Amino acid sequence: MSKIFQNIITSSKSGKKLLAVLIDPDKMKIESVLDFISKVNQSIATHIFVGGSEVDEGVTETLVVEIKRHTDLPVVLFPGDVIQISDKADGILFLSLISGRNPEYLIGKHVEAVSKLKDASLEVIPTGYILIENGKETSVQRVSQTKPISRNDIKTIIDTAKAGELLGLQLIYLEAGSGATHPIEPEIIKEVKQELTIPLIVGGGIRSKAQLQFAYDSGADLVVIGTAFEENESFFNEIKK
Ligand code: 1GP
Repeated sequence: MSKIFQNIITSSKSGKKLLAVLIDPDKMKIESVLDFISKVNQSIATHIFVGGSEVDEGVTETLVVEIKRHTDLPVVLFPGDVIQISDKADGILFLSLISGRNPEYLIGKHVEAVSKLKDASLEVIPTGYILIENGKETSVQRVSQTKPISRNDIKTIIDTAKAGELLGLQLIYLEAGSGATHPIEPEIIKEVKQELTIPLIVGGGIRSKAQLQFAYDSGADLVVIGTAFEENESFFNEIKK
């Protein structure tokens, strides 16, 4: 079954833009889920991503179960580590941090994950994850011990994305980092999108409807927003259905 991926492909081809609300299990209290998810349900969000850089064992699964009680949107794991894998979700972005050169995040964690994934009914979506510097150190950078690609080095960003596609990855995710000062520049999104035949995800530092629209207009098929909702839930009012 590849329902989630097929839906992203179909949307990408028809120009329907997608939005994932990212929930960090480390920051979301179980008792707040109902209220938060009802706002997600009334918004234009099409997906819920769940994941964080540092999350204790079991926390993600408890959160996913609670989220799924209140929504029909697909819940997709965006895990910072193997312990965040839970077969209670619908799918998982199987991330390879291709901007970095740390073998653990290119293949090591993936090997560790297999025993959890092979008996699970999770849809596994191979995703090339590209971290781009935005002026401050991100938690991905700190945890993975990798360097992001300079935002001025557009050629390396494009070539990295294309290499991911040529390796058979199904999605490319351009990441400025959670709470980034600047989202990924429209120029970068545009140039990467032109090179790819697979769908493009963009996230990090998007805090307004205008920035969301810029990302879509530049070629993002799916945008991920987390911090803006964590900091100010009234942002949901700007993106109501
Ligand atoms: C982080 O791309 C996501 O991994 C979303 O970033 O929290 O800045 O929205 P924000």
